Amino acid sequence: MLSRRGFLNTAALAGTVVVGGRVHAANIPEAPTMEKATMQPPLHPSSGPDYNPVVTLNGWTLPWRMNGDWKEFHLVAEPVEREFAEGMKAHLWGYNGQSPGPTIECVEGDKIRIFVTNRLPEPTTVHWHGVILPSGMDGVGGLSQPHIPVGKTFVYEFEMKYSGTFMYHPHSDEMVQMAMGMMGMIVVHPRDRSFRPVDRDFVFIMSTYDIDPGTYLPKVSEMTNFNMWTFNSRVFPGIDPMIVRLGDRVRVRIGNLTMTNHPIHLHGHKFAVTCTDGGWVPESAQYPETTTDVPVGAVRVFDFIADNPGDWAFHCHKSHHTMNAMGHNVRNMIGVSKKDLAKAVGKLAPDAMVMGTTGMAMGEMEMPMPDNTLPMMTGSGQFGPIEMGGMFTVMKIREGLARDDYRDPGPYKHPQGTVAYEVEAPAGTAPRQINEKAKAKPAPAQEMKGMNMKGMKGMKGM
Ligand SMILES: [Cu+2]
Repeated sequence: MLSRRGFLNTAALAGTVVVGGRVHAANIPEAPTMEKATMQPPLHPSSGPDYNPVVTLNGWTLPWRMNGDWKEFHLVAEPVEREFAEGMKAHLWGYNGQSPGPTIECVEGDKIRIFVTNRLPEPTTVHWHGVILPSGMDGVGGLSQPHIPVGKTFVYEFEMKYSGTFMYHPHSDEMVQMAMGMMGMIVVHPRDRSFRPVDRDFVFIMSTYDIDPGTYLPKVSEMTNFNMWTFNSRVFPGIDPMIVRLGDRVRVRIGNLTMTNHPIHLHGHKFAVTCTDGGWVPESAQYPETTTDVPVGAVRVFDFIADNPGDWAFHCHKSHHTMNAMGHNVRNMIGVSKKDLAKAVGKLAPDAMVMGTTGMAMGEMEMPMPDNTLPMMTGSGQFGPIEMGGMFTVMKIREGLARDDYRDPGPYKHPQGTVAYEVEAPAGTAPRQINEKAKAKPAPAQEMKGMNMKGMKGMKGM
């Protein structure tokens, strides 16, 4: 669980008197650190104004202390090891032992003081994305402050003027530091507790990495071709399920610091976007949806009533984002006859992965893989393999859970007669294949790069 790092090495801090000498090393609060990648229980406030805390998916909230009327936090930027799912660890940069960093929670009107200690091998800063604050607290290295040198501590002081959902990340060697996993979420609760209250409040950030199978370090200069699509630096089946009590009002807050948009979809319910990183959306501007696109560098928050019990998929709707590291040059062999396939396979490198002639589902099939690599499609449910990865998890809605009970209740027990079932149909109907006529004028090539639709002409029902 939470361990105390203890007071920082005072030698390292000698002379690190910051902000005009107002804060001295001896006054810097401890920096708690987290060793686990599993979701920690909500951190209820023990001082200051009361609020209903969030839970961070596969994460935690940074403990704080009151110092007079200031709320003080301590972030330590440092190299970390993060487990993406059982069987794969990544060497990242993050904060206080994990990537992403802990969620920072406070209340509208709070005066906050955030100490940032740099234990990276290069300078850094922290930018408070979406927070309305004085220019010199905005954390853009070179523009609004000097970069924080290696081994030094800076302090940011400002008032949280508005409630809402924001993010934090470096603005210093940004491409490298964000590609290495440096980011976190900020939740500012409304001072008025009756403003849009919810029963369960989830938060997470989306990040992407390009990590070659069998390796540990993300490639930091990648622009488009990522292979690990994560919720809070976790991939399915390593992402915790979201546990909800039937009838609860639920909020999900999602930040996106990847380099593409993610249409996030929840099954079995409709919801409304109630907040962005720009603030609360007026009720008159809300409308029902089942998918909301979270743009790059943005936050989307949606609220809904969990009135439909069950195990509901919750995922990014870009299908390549619900997979783990994969080869993007895999050929599409759907509909190719076994004879042709044998020829085609002969031309391929012996270790190349070939898509199956009936699809790509691998189910329980064993594929040899390098160490520290996850299967591309994995996970299992009560009815068999789920065949997902990446940005996928399950929202489990159950009757009668206790207030802070986020334990996995196991698979949903479907009421009798509510599960899709097999019917008796005429026997011997083989899967539909290319008809004889179509075979006579073959498709241009069996090498269909990137699902080239030309190659599929003549395949009825595709
Ligand atoms: Cu996505």
